[in-house]
Amino acid sequence: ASQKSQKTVMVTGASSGFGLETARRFAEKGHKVIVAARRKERLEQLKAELEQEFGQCCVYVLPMDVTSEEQIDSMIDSLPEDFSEIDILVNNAGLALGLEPAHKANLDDWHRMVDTNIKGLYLMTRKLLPGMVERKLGHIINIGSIAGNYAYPGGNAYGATKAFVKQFTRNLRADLLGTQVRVTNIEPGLAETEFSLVRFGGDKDKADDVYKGTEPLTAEDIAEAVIWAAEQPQHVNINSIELMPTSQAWASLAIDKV
Ligand code: NDP
Ligand code: 8X3
Repeated sequence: ASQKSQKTVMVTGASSGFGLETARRFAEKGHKVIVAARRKERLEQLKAELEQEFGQCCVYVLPMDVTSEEQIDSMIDSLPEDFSEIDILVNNAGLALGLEPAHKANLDDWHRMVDTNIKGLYLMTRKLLPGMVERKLGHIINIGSIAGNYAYPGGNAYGATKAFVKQFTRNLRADLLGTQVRVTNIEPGLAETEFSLVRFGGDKDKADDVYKGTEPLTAEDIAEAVIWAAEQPQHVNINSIELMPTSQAWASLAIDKV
């Protein structure tokens, strides 16, 4: 089974950014792709585009909020037989909200980041893992972040959700030893998508400023890393890939001087 060439891939957060480009790349390679997100119209549009470009049959639209256990259960249980045996889950749906220091941050923003980036990711994983283990074939590809590796001012709860993703990935590897199911964490740095627009509540000028004067990563760059990890031979597990734009690096530690 590990040699089958057409895989069924589920990508969460496929209505924008990394998820959309990842879905495109898997469809381009002839795989069956389930595109999931809340904005159904965008997914329908993506399906039409991809099927026109790469042929009919291969894209299935799954409108879904990953924070809802009920929706995950009912939508995944309702998948047509053709799409029901998922080989690759790309846990990409996620968001950052705000860049305020912890003592000023909006608590609702923290709740939403935890519900989406942590809970959404483990609910999806827990739902799809048993089938993967049973079929002895599967790959969970999580989208973490450099924010889970390094602290920065205003990163507070967002970075902590991505640190969860990192350790959850490693712990899954530990649990799945002997099952043939692979797990990978992709840890991108600065990348231009709708990420900052969402982070700053739709303020386009503020979002554009984040990328102005620099050359950030693109959604295509991240999709490429996902595909590369997925295409390794079955005996190779890519534990993590951390990638940054050449124009990003670390700064020195901060010191408060009076
Ligand atoms: P975008 O805002 O462009 O895309 C985010 C996607 O997540 C959208 O498709 C959105 O779809 C989906 N999403 C958000 N909430 C939910 C939900 N509750 N249920 C289902 N889908 C949801 O941002 P990116 O492509 O940049 O972000 C993708 C991932 O990459 C995130 O996990 C992010 O944290 C991470 N990341 C981003 C970096 C960057 O600099 N851009 C760097 C490192 C990591 P919809 O609104 O239709 O539901
Ligand atoms: C997104 C990257 O540095 O804006 O995860 O947190 S950063």
